[in-house]
Order: sequence, then C-alpha cells, then structure tokens
Amino acid sequence: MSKLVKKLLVTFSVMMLLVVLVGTPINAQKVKNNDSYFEKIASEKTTLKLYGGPKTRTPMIEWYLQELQIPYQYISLDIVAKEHKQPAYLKINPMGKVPALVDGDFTLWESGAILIYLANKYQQIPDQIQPQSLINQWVIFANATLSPGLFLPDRREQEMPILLTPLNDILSKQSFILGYQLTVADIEIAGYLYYAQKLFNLDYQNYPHLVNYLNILSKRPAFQATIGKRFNS
Ligand SMILES: N[C@@H](CCC(=O)N[C@@H](CS)C(=O)NCC(=O)O)C(=O)O
Repeated sequence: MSKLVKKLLVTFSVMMLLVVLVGTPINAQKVKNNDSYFEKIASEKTTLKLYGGPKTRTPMIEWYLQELQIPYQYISLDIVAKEHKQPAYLKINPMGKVPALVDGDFTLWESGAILIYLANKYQQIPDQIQPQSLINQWVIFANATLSPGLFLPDRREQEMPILLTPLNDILSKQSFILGYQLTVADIEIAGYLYYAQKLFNLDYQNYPHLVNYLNILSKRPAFQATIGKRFNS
C-alpha cells in the first residue's frame, strides 16, 4: 500500500471517529440505572451532558442551550422511580436534585448556576461588573423569590401582585427583562412564569405586557423544541 493511500485511510478513520463522537444526537437517553451506564456516559467527553427530567427545571437549561445552538447530550432520569437518588447520580449531584451539567471533568448543579456558567462560557455576559451583576440579580431573583412566590400555595396570593406588577411595568417598556435582547434572565423569568401557568393554571390577565412577553417567547423555536415539547408530551 502506498504512503499516500495509508495517509488517506488514517485521515478517513479519524474523520469517521469525529463524526461519531461530535454528531451525538440531542436525543433523550433513557438512563439505565447502574454504575457502568453512568461510567460509559461519563467517559464520553465530547459534549455537554445535561441530566434531568421532563417536568423539572431541566428544560429551561435546554431552552438556553438551543437558543445558543450548543450541542448537548440530554440524559433523562426517571424522577418517579427515584433514579436521581441512586448512588450513580449522587456522584454527580450529591443533593439528589436535577438539573446537573457535566462539561468534561467539570460538574455543576443548581439551575441558575448552570445558566450563568453557560452564558459565561459562550460569551453572553458583558465584561463589566455592573451589567454582569444585573444578570446575576435577575437569575437569583427568579430562583429565590419568583419561583417560591409562584409555586408555594400559601405565598402565591400575596406574592403574585407584588412580583408581577413591576415585571409587567418593565415589560411595558421593553421586550426583554434587560432591554432589547434575550438574555439568560429571560430564560429564568419566562421559564418560571410559564411553568407556574401550566402547572397551577395561573391567570395573568391583570398583567397584559407579561402575557404578551410570554406569548412571544413561548413561540420561539428553541422554546417550543424544549419546554414546549417536554410540557406538552
Ligand atoms: N434550586 C434548585 C432546585 C432543584 C430541584 O428542586 N429540582 C427538582 C426538580 S425541578 C428536583 O430535583 N426534584 C426531585 C426531588 O427533590 O427529589 C435548582 O434550581 O436547580
């Protein structure tokens, strides 16, 4: 075999290997709850791995990843069967909660921290500390204040007008939480508003700008392919 043919064969094999590794589809993989399955997933270093379940905060992370067109591998845990409480998953998130993200050797949990990590990693966060802190403010607000305000039945009646009136006011002046461009703050705010509406049948009619905001965001292809799909399946 000539040197050239050998070289071509090696190049072709390497390319095929890359296609197999990088071209991993963004399909949910059913978790086989055993250590060797987790070890196999962990040894595939090519893509981001997102662990979660359909009616959890995980689709919010997927929404953002798809907005940024970042390939990832979604590993769907059976929450009802408590796959997220098994030793194999507790090695990834010792709190036994989803979502969790694995990026090479780096593991991260807490949905807000994951979103901010992705925004940083894919250069979606401004350099200056003040605009950065505004993004943090909204992500933390969504997780620590908006989510319990909407999700906890004993808080909802009192908290809804307190939280939604200023949100409606902000959205009467601009299309997105931080101005005229979608940021990770919208993923969190719109995500929780949509979840609460779907899960508890909440009525936002007193907040028309918020309704309009949700209508527009929920029609985005990345939203439909993730939160929309997982909530309506
Ligand atoms: N603050 C955490 C909350 C994590 C959390 O409570 N996740 C839920 C699903 S959205 C969960 O894992 N529930 C199952 C359980 O607690 O057993 C985050 O934002 O990631």
